[in-house]
Amino acid sequence: MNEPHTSARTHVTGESEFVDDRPATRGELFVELVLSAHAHARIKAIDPSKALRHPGVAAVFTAGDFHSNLWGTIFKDQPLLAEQVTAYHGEPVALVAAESREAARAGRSLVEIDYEPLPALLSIAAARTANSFIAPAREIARGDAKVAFLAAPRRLEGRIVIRGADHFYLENQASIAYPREDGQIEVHSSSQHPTETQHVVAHALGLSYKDVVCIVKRLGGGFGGKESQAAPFAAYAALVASKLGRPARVILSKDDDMVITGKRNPFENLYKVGFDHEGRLLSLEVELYSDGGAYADLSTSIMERAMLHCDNAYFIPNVRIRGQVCRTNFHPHTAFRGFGGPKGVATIERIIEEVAHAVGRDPLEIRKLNCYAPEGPRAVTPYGQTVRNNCLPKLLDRLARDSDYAARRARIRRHNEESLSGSDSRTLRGLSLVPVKFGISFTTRFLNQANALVLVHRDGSIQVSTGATEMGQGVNAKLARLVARELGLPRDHVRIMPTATDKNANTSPTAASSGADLNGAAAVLATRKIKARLSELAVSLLEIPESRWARHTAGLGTEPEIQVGPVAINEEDPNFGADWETGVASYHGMRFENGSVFAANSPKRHLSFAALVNEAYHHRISLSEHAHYRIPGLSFNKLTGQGDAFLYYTQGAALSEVSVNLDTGELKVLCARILMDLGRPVNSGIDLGQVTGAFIQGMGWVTTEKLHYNARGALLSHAPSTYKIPSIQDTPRDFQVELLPNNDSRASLNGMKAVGEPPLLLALSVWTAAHDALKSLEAYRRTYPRLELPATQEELLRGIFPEKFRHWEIRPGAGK
Ligand code: MTE
Ligand code: QUE
Ligand code: MOS
Repeated sequence: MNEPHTSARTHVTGESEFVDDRPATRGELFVELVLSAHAHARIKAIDPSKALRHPGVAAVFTAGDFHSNLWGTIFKDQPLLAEQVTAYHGEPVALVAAESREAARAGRSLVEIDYEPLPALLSIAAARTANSFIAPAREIARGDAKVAFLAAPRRLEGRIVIRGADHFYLENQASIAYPREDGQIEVHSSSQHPTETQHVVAHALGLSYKDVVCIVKRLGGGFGGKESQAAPFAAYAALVASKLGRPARVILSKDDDMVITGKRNPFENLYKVGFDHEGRLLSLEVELYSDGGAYADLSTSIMERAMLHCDNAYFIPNVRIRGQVCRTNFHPHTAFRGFGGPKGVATIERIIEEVAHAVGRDPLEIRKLNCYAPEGPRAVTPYGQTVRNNCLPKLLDRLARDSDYAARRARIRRHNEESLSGSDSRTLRGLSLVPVKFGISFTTRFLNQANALVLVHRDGSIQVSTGATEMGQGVNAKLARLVARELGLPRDHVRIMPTATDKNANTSPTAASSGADLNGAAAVLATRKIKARLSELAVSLLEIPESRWARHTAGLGTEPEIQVGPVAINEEDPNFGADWETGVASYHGMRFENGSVFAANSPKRHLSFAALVNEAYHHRISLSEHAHYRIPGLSFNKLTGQGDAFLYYTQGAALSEVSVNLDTGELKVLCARILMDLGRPVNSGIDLGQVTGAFIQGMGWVTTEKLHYNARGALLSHAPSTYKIPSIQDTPRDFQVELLPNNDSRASLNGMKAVGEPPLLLALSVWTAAHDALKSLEAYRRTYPRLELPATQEELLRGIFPEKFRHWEIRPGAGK
């Protein structure tokens, strides 16, 4: 199935409505934020009087105006507006509401704040020295890594520096709140987590949840950045709406958004690895330190996922992984596509590369040597989960073969020898093939649930509402197809409705790549409950002449009403008893195909779906259903660090070939080849788009996207002019994505696999390929070129000329 995105047409015509496209309503106010000018300071006084005198300014609000000023997804440690102390540069301190955006902007520059600066923690190192941590350290261990390290024939120790990245969604944080009668609030938000947004607004205003409705039509990109962090902006809009009784609009500029909101967590990890002379891993000790920023946000869960991905595709017998989140004075860092996964995988992939360099073998051989086995003890992760439906060895072999790895390797060696022997070529080439295994499920068990509401209308068209938010990833296309397929209808008979907390309550964020899995399962369950009733009715209808159908006789009272019984659906079966090949369920021997309903054993007699639905109504049979779905079998225990953390793994591999300019450090990705196992896709076109987009987004993280802060902790790179995301020019000229056929995936609905985040990690092959290029240099005959992540042009130049740049340090916090 390869259908267009549900918004394909309206995105192109410009009809698609985002939050800021909502027409202004009468009396609506614009809200701008007053931001902290210090990374850490006592707020001695806030004087709004000048701002209030500015024409058009309606009000200025501060922390004390909230019923409750504290919020936070996991720990409630973050103020909506800084109160007494500000903990990061750019933290919102006050709100200015005005008749126009211009007046609000003028007003915010007139709010006077008196600060008393305090010492700030502006690096992971500083936080560690000061013992400034968010939550205690966590550990996952198997065997005895210390003893195995000391006993290993070969040993290696190192440190890896991984920096943050901005989400750079095209639609910035956006919320509009409307005051409704009797104290209710309706808030439209660009949020991945409407339920949390509803709750944060309710707490902020002292309302009960029933009096707050959060509605999310779509997001112009989220990427994790609107999972927790959309909520405060909704609370700002709601505060103004509730205090002034007027609608209020909060739409951030890109600069404000980048300064205020948190990024991908930076990490600085220490590792010790023991291995044998062939390069087989024997022990791994890793200490992960992340920069959580000023508040907890999701950083502890991100750290947990990083710890759970330090193995990536490799079996390591003795492991000790320790993780600790540092509290600094930066914006609170948050979810970003891959969550902690990319940071764990970057660490082990750096280690694999170093081990290969140390034993003088091709890294691909080391990857194959250490790859998880199809079964047995070498298929078990450090947290005790067995890797089932393991495609990793196949992915490595196939991709190496299909991309001519060996021939490329030989060609690159010749090219680099020529470049270094004084030929005209001033580039080095590098090659890397990296596998990725990404665990699918929230590692916090209670989040692995979803609910859906399916309404069948009397013309046979259908509305579906779930907790999933559409952020461009195509979850609506998948949900619509799943429901349409079940009922044998064209997809355009199904409309996926805006996500709203008055239709689906207690929802999880659309995150962890599980939006389509979780909400798809709930929507299909609800659909099947209706389908089972319709099937039973159809059996009866096909036996009586149409003249006696209720549509003709209803109201006359001449015909008895047909009643249908309840259905039992086995919810523990990942496919709820449906056929794996067709993906659909069948009840009472009835089939739903091409808009018709018929008995499988007598397809000639059939009735239309619309007629069946209309009959069902006249027989007073319910045409709507609500269903709840929960992922079975998750047993991960956070305290012991053991158990099944994931329902299954999405797996893939990427080959990248890069060229590095020896004079400028400029990097080009010449070729990228991706092979992914996505099980049995619902929409392979959407999935290919996700793989391509995620890979390019990941390329930005590992190459060009660098956040620069000054020594006072202020973000300097807060616009596209200073923050370089990949453009079409940066995408590989030779770029091929292929899906590995896999009909053996049996873990989730119809064998589909989550796609959203995993392919971002494949871009690490670009980062390792850049190292591979530098390995040809004389300087790295013995040592390994330990580049930071991202390997920016400057970082590559430093790698090319280690001597020249030895005393020249570029790091956040250095310089003015
Ligand atoms: N794709 C687009 N176009 N825009 C996005 O914001 N977010 C990613 C991914 N793909 C994102 C995207 C992230 S971080 C996640 S977790 C998943 O989509 C969420 O959607 P899903 O669970 O429906 O795959
Ligand atoms: C992956 C994720 C999330 C996660 C765990 C993952 C995520 C998320 C949470 C989370 C954890 C604790 C909470 C909460 C949310 O965990 O997105 O509300 O109390 O929000 O492995 O993507
Ligand atoms: Mo995605 S980082 O789980 O929103």
